[in-house]
Amino acid sequence: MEFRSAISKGDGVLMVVALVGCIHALFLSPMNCYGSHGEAISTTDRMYLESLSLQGTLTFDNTTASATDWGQLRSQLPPSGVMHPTSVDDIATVVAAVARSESELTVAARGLGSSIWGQSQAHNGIVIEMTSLKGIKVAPLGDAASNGVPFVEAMGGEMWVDVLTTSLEYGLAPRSWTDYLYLTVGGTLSNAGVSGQSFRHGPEVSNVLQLEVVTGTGEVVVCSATKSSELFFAVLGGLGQFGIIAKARIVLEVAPQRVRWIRAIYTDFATFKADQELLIGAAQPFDYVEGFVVLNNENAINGWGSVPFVRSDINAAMIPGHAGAIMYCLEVTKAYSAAALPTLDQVVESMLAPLSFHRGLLFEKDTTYFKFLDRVHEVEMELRAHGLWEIPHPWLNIFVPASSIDRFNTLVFKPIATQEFSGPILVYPVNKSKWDKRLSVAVPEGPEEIFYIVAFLRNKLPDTIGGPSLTEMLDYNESVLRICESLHCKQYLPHYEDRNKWTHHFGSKWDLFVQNKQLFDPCAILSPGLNIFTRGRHSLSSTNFLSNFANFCGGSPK
Ligand SMILES: Cc1cc2nc3c(=O)[nH]c(=O)nc-3n(C[C@H](O)[C@H](O)[C@H](O)COP(=O)(O)OP(=O)(O)OC[C@H]3O[C@@H](n4cnc5c(N)ncnc54)[C@H](O)[C@@H]3O)c2cc1C
Ligand SMILES: *[C@@H]1O[C@H](CO)[C@@H](O)[C@H](O)[C@H]1NC(C)=O
Ligand SMILES: *[C@@H]1O[C@H](CO)[C@@H](O)[C@H](O)[C@H]1NC(C)=O
Ligand SMILES: *[C@H]1O[C@H](CO)[C@@H](O)[C@H](O)[C@H]1NC(C)=O
Repeated sequence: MEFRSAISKGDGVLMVVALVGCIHALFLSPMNCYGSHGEAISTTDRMYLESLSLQGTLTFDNTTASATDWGQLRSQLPPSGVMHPTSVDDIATVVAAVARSESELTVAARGLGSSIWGQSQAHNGIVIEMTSLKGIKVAPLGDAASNGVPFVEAMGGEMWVDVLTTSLEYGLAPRSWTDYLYLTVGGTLSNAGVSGQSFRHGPEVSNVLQLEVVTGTGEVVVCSATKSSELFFAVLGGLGQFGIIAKARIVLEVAPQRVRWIRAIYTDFATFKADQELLIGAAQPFDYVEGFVVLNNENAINGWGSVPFVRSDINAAMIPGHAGAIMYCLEVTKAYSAAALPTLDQVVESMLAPLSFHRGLLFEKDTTYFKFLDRVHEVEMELRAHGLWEIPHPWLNIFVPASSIDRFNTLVFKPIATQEFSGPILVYPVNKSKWDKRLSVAVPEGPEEIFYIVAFLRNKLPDTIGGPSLTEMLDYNESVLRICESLHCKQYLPHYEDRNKWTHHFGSKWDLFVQNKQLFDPCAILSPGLNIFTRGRHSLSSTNFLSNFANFCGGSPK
């Protein structure tokens, strides 16, 4: 029980993100089951790769460290080799060499391996550790390069927290975020990057001015919405399938100094939903809008005890008698400057006035903009101290169309009341018009403007603490996905064992996705962990699109 109190002291929505044990050490660990390096690389390939002239390092010995990820769910063979690049040329050289090799070699860019199901791994391939390539440069307004829009240019392996720190030195900051900042620029831009700012600014992928990409043939291309735009939109949300993001230019705004951070509890879903949708509406009074499911239980990890910023600010007598087993918490922020402080209470009060949360259950806190954005890291430190950070994370993220969210509440959220649910469950709406249709990322189809981001951030607790087994959790996520099928949801950070499901996942975007693969990674060497395409001449032969590239893909090493 001790860990619960440690965890519930955390401030972040993700305060309970990690609660699990050493199951992996028993049977999921890749390290004990296989050799410490991939088996597949031939002597010819190895000699060929070793002969490349690189500034960084390429190693074939003990590559296990690059085979890990946040999920800890997949027993993954270590890659054949690992590169730590120190230049974009290093990346281009290795990618071109792999594309030309005659074997089955593949390449995966790896950020911090924050994926759940081995998406950044490459058994029988080379993992490129993107974090070894550093560089963050700010072009403030007035800088010749900025052309009226201030931006930051960061290498793909830089972490968002460092992008923020550097931008703040100029009084600037990116506008759109993820809840956690120890993720890489290239890793999140390959997915989408969503958080409570997405309703207004779109996901992170909607805030990129320009990319420098190494394509699957090893070509280095600078692209934007107006220059090589096919590649630009393919790569954003492209699951690493079309190129490696070497550099990204990200829009900046004047950084807020401080935020008022507010949580308010609702007992009724319809009211909660109506208020969330009101808040992402035209007037846009708050800067950040999220929400999460709260169990009507004091001590559960997602119980109401976890809602206030100071634990003692809530007690059982405050919970309305009519509340059911499930409640909902709205989370919003309002940015302000020191000069606005005298009128802040009044302003926030009038902004909250139209909302219908339970009046006695409102909690507020003032903090700096940096500390707010970095909130999950504080939780991370506590969980690490309890050995509850590096544990299996059978997470599931879904986009649910607004027209289905009531049924989702009935079919999925309400039954949660009966379960020990070891992690936060986020639910908040975003506007689809902020997601350019040309982006690779799959969002719910149809004309509906609003969809909900739903995240089940469950953790497999150590057996000594208890809770459901990993198998039960994975069965649970399967059952949610089955319900989702009839509700026309899309999986975010997607994973499918059955390759045929990718066609359905991308829906109307699938044909373009395949066409872009042919154009930008014709040998299908990039990010094999997604299990969408198979390397080689034959994998895509049904669409016959490798014919033009056969020489390139199968060509002998020079
Ligand atoms: C604690 C935590 C909180 C999170 N919160 C959020 C959140 O609020 N919102 C959200 O949207 N996501 C969130 N995520 C998910 C996160 O966005 C993904 O895990 C994403 O993959 C970024 O992780 P990474 O940088 O470690 O990339 P990795 O997991 O290493 O890589 C992800 C994929 O991108 C590819 N890739 C990596 N780098 C590049 C590159 N430079 N160019 C091309 N492809 C590349 C990889 O091959 C792989 O397929 C969270 C994850 C964690 C662990
Ligand atoms: C291989 O690397 C891992 C992680 O860096 C390390 O823990 C392990 O001891 C190494 N194994 C060998 C055989 O060197
Ligand atoms: C989001 O969509 C709603 C419904 O169409 C609309 O009223 C609102 O103005 C949109 N908000 C933003 C930020 O575009
Ligand atoms: C859920 O778990 C099942 C295994 O039961 C797995 O096949 C599926 O891909 C998982 N989905 C996600 C999104 O984790």
